[in-house]
Parts: sequence; C-alpha cells; structure tokens
Amino acid sequence: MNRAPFENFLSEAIPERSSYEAPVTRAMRYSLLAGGKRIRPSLMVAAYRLFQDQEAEVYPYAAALEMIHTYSLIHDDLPAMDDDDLRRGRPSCHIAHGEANAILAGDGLLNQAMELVVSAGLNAKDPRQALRAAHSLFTAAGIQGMIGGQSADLLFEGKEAQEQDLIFIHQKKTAALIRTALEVGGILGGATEEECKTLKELGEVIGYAFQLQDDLLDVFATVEELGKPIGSDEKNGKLTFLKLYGVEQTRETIRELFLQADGLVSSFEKNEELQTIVNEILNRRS
Ligand code: GRG
Repeated sequence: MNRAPFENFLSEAIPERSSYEAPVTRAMRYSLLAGGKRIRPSLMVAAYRLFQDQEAEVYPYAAALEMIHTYSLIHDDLPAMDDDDLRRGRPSCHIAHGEANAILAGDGLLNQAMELVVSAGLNAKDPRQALRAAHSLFTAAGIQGMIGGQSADLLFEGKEAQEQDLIFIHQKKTAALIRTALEVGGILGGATEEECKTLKELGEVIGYAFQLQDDLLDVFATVEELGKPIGSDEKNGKLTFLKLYGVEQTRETIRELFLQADGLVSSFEKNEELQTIVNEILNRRS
C-alpha cells in the first residue's frame, strides 16, 4: 500500500472543523492519525492487488476498516473497559480529550466508516459487489465479530476461561477484522468464491498468529516499542494463549502458522505484495 496517499485519504475523510463539532472531530483525528501500523488496510489493499493494478478504489473500504479498528481501541482504553492511559505512543483519547469526547469520537468513527462505504457503493460500477463488501465489513465489526468477541471477553473477566472460550474470543475480537480485510480486498478485486474462501482462511491464520504475538509482546516488549502499556493482560487477570501454552509452544505455533500462511499466499499468482505484508505482520516487533 502506498502509505502517503492513504494517510492523506484518511485525513481528508475527517476534516478539521472550526464549528460546534470541533471537539469531537479533534478527538477523532487525534486517534485516527496517531500513526498505527495500518495492518488491516495494508492487507485489504494487498488482497485487492492480487487481481487489480491500482489501489485507490479500495481506499474508502480500507479507511472505513481503520476507522472501525481505531474506534475499538478508543473504547477499549476507556475506564469502563481496560482503563489504559497510553495508545499509539501517546495519551489515550479519553486522557487527552476527556471521556465524553472519547465515547463520541468512537461513535463518530464508526458512523464515518458507514458513510464512506455507503458513498462508495452509490458510486460503484457493480453495486452488488459493493454491498457484498459492506456486508462482510460490518458483519465482522458487529456482534458476529469484534463486538461479540469483546462481549465474551468481558464475560470471562475474573472467571476461569477454558481454551475453547479463548479461541472464540480471539477469533471474533482479533481475527474477524483481519479476515474481513482480506475478504473485502478479494471481493472488490473480483476474486472467485474459491479465492475469497482462501483469503478468509488466510485471515484466520494471520489473526491467530497476530494474537499469539500480541500475548508475547505484552510480556517481552517495552512500552516504547509498543506505544501502549505492557503487562495489561496480567493487570486485567486475562487468560491468554501464552499462559495456557507457555512461551516455547506459543513460539512454535507461530512458526507453524507462518508456514500455513505461506502455503495459502503461494496459491495466488502475483502474490509478492501480499507475501511481503504477511511476512511483516508475522515478524512484527510492535
Ligand atoms: C470496545 C468496541 C470495543 C471493542 C474492543 C478490538 C478490541 C475490541 C479491543 C482492542 C484491544 C485488543 C487487545 C485487541 C486485540 C487486537 C489487537 C492486538 C489490536 C491492536 O492492533 P494493532 O497492533 O494496533 O494493529 P495499531 O495501533 O498498530 O493499529
């Protein structure tokens, strides 16, 4: 993905306002433009580029996904959720802009995401394809995806979760947005049903590996590397794959998932960009 034009697109999607809406748009821009890794948009663009030569057509969907992801981080950091003060290397949204604005900023980002996707659909050459992409995106963000995973996560706070509970939580909370990134890229690129299935499977594999790495980084990385507090799983009494499997088995499982991802990516021709971004994610240090 060409980072500069995408960052520009994100910034223009939420213009600064000098009027009554200024406090909420300031808080939205503060978190959205704080420099996350942009993993999900990069995956979406790379999946699209398996089938197409340009990338701008997919930006409204990639930006919408990054807005949904950012809103989830803002709300997850709130005192009523994980109560974390640091995010993307700067004070969390509610620390910098107050709790009420942080709640509104999250809601604002989710609505802006819908507006972007609906507008893209209205201008699409193939409105049915645009609707399929929108359906995948908002299903992954909702109760069958990220929100469902977060609900299950809260349900098990301070309780004994089992392995299958943990798998459910992370398939929904973490992997759903990664899976839809790849699926939407495929749908908009014109992938066949079979190719979309492979992309979704790849999303599952990357999502699982991403979560295992997150567990390891939460223990072994530094605050500077992560730009967010470390040890938060321990602080919140959460069962993690790391606690369940131990360090060695967690690292071994990541290696196995790496091989699986490689096999799935290799089933596509013209896969260099996707291969590069998948390698970056699976070797990430932050
Ligand atoms: C509160 C609506 C609501 C949802 C919360 C996704 C989520 C559900 C909470 C975020 C906290 C968390 C630990 C999620 C697991 C996925 C994860 C590791 C997110 C961080 O994603 P990165 O590393 O972050 O891509 P950047 O900042 O680089 O975008």
